Amino acid sequence: MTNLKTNSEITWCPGCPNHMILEAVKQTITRSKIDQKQFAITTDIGCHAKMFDYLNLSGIYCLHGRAIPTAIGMKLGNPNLKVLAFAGDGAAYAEGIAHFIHAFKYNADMTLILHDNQSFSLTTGQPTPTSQQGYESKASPLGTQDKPFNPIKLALASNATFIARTNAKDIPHMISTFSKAIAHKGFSFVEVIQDCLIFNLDANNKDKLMYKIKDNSDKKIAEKLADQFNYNSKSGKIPLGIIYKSDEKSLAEKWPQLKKLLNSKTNWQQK
Ligand SMILES: Cc1ncc(C[n+]2csc(CCOP(=O)(O)OP(=O)(O)O)c2C)c(N)n1
Ligand code: SF4
Repeated sequence: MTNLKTNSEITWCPGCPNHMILEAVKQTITRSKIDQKQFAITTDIGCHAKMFDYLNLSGIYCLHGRAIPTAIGMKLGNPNLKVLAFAGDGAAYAEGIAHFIHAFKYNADMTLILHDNQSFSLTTGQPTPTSQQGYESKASPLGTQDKPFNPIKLALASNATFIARTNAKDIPHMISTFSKAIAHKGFSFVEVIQDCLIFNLDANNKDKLMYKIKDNSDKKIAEKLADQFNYNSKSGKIPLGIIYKSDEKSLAEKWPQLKKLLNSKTNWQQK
């Protein structure tokens, strides 16, 4: 029986949408009917990274910016594992940006769940690459001068095989999106729009702009969908769902050594 609960005290702020992401991940894993021992996780550093303490799954709590390469390392060791990496927008789009880009190229069969609150929240709200222009914080008292960048467009330009976006306030939509991401053969990137209730409040409550799309496999349509939200404004539209999906060889399918491991049993399975 799946038992994902741990005894760790949950220290997120009351009402933080991270609570809902945790619930959606638990329900996704339970509904998948995959043995929980088949899963392994990595988390980055930040509020989102506390997922590590609250999920009864094997894994590695990584250095800031390193949840993705560590997860790819797990896939090299055992390509049969269902690996989930959890990262924040600060972690993956700033410290770990090189890993984010290259992960699409390797196409390891794993899922990145990216909690985007447009802020480095654990360290009290410094601006990240997706913070809106003009964001005033203790670290940017005159307001951020730079425009945010668009990670969905970057993922498309990096040959991503699965890009999705969901909303941390919508548990059923998260479960359906995470389930499709886990089922995808390759690197699946799911951006979760996650309000932070303490820092960068201006970026919150974008729900009115959100709408749900049908799963899309057309690159030109994906580019248009990516352009609809620039992380900067409260206008425009925010598409939720599978923005792009294509079938390419995964990392393990590309390398004979890994291919061989794909069908072999791991040590704990043989016991
Ligand atoms: C290399 C490195 N740089 C900076 C830090 C300090 N640090 C720890 S958590 C954090 C903020 C994390 O922000 P984000 O990844 O967006 O996650 P959130 O807290 O918003 O969930 C920072 C800057 C660190 N631990 N290591
Ligand atoms: S600071 Fe923000 S992201 Fe962190 S737990 Fe509190 S509400 Fe959540």
